[in-house]
Amino acid sequence: MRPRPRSTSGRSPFIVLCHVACTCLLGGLHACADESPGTGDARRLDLGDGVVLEVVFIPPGEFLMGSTAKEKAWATGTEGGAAPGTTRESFEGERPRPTRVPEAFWMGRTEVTVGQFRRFTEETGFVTDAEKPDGETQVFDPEWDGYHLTTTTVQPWKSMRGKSWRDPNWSFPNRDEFPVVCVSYDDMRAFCRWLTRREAEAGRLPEGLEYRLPTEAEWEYACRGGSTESLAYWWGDELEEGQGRLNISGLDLLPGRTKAWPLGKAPWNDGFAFVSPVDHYGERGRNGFGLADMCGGVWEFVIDHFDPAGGHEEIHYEDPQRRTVSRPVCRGGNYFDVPGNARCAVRLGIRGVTYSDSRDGFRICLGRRVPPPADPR
Ligand SMILES: [Ca+2]
Repeated sequence: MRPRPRSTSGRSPFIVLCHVACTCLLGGLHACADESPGTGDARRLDLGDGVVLEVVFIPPGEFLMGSTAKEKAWATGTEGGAAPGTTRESFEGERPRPTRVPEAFWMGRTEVTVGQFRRFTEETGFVTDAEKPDGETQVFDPEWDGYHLTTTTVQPWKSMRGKSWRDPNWSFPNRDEFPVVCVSYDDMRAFCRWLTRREAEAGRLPEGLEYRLPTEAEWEYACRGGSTESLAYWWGDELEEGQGRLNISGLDLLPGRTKAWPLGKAPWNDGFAFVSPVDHYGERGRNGFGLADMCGGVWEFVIDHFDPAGGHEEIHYEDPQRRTVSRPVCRGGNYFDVPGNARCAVRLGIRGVTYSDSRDGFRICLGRRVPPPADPR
């Protein structure tokens, strides 16, 4: 056995150790005889300025992707509350499919926070799509006074200029511990490139790996927390068990309002009108892999192109030759969704790679490097 290299920083050498000591790629992270990570292991990345980002080890494994007809019927029933007759549930595929995640990876314990995203912009001067001169982002409209379901449906979300991750129009100040929102797929990938470069320069990046958005299979596998059953939520099928775990459309009053929103469908109040701080629910809010807020909170983008027929084991591209994505996928539901729309299997196609919304955020993973898009010429 080769001697164990020492970390030059004097801090935890977890990645330096494995990538030098092992010849394999991510497999090396769990192949090191005396340092092999296991389920529940976590490491903290130093983003500078006292900001850290915690990643959790996810072993390889199998799960059932998608949902049963029974689960879809519950989702659109009285308790699930999702609108029946839409195509949304069909995106989950006809039935659960056995799906493999062949390699271990590390995943963010929580969604990326406002504070973590701020570190990225401070260090790089990055300007998000919403902040560009003609940029807009979809945010809650404070003028909204209800759906008026008997007449024309009026949505509470509106595209606005001058709003961004810095000010998502909450009606109260944004907080560093909230999940970052109003960032686009392209913005998220820029964050991941920055983190990869930063870690590589510090000698902490294993060869062949990068920080990136998870694949759709990695995300759903991670969301299910190691369960091999087809369940609505990572803890099971019981909505009531979501109390203290799930930030969705509760009975909370919106800022400045005296009535709950008409689609308030969770039978509890978590005290937050929109987002809650990440990992707010602590141990009870973490799944079998130790991941927090996988269901609810904010939608989480994955790297794949949206296939309305269902998710894939491998990364799905719009054009496999050029590895292009024009319609990203988001997963897990958001703080405004009804219970039926915040299940493990729920998936939506996003209208573009520069689109952003105050219900959408992301979570990073450390996994095998995905080659950049092919030259379009
Ligand atoms: Ca989430």
